[in-house]
Amino acid sequence: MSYETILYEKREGVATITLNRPQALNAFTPQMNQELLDALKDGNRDKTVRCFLLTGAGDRAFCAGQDLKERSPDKKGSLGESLRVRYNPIILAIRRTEKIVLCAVNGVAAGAGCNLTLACDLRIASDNARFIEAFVRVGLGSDCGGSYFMPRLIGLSKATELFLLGEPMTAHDALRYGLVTKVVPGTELEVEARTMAEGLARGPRSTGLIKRTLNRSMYADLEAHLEYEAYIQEIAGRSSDYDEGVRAFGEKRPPVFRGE
Ligand code: T3D
Repeated sequence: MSYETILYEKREGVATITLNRPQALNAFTPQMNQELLDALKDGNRDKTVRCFLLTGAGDRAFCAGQDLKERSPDKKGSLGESLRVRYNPIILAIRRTEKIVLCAVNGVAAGAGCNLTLACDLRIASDNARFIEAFVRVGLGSDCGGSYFMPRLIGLSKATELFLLGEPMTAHDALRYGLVTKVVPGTELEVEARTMAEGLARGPRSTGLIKRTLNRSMYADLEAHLEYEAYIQEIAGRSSDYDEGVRAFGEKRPPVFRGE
C-alpha cells in the first residue's frame, strides 16, 4: 500500500505510523484519516506486529486536529457525519486492537490531535509537547472520545478546566497528572519511544489480554459515547459561533462569540 499523508514502517515487531503533513502541523484531511485507518487495520492483521508507535513528523506538532483551512462556513458539511465516517473508526480501531498503541507526542497536540493521543494505551512526550482541548476556541464541543478519555485519565476537575478554558497543558503538567509516562528532550524522543515500543513488542500474549480487561473496566460504552459526541458536535457545528471561530482562526484574530 502506498501512502501520501502518513509514513508507515514495520520493523522488529513495531508498526510505526507518522502523521506526515508538517507544513500544516500534521492536521487531518480526509485522506490522512483514511490512511491512518488503513495502516491501523494493516498492522492489526499482521501477526509480526505486536505494537504500534504513533507519532508526528517534525518537531513542532504531533497533530493540530482537523485541518481548519478546509472548513469555510459554506463548505463545512456535517460535523457529525465527519466524525462518524472519518474519526470515530480510528478511535475504535486503536481501542479494539489487542496490540499496544504507544503515542510519541513530539509537539503540540490540539483538538482531535489531542484526543487521538488519549485513545492510545501509553504516551511518551517531548519536553515541548502541549495538549490542547482546542474545541472551545472555535466554538465546538469535544469529539474523538476526548470527553470520555480525559476525565478517566486525569479526573473530572482538571478535564473540565482543559475543555472549558482551552488552555494548553504542558508536557511536565501532563506527567504530573499521569497523562504521559515519560517526558524526554525532543532530540531523544525517537530513540526513547522506539526502545519502549520494542520492549512492548517483546511482551507476552497477555499484554493484549490486559488491554482487553482494561477496556472492559473503563471503556465499555465507548462506542455509544462517540456517537453522542458526534450528535453534540453536529449541533455545535451548525452554530454561527463555530463559523465565527473558524473565520477568526483563518484571520489570526480572537473570535467574537455571541452564544448562538
Ligand atoms: O470534520 C470536523 O471538522 C470534525 C472534527 C473536528 C475535530 C477538531 O480537531 S476541531 C479543532 C481543530 N483544531 C484547532 O482548533 C487547533 C487550531 N490550531 C491552533 O490552535 C494552533 O495553531 C496550535 C495551538 C495548534 C499551534 O499554535 P502555534 O502558535 O504553535 O502555531 P500557529 O502559528 O498557530 O500555526 C502554524 C501554522 O499551522 C499556521 O499556518 P501559517 O500561518 O504558517 O500558514 C496555522 O494556520 C497552521 N495550522 C495550525 N493548526 C491548523 C493549521 N492549519 C489548518 N488546520 C489546523 N488545525
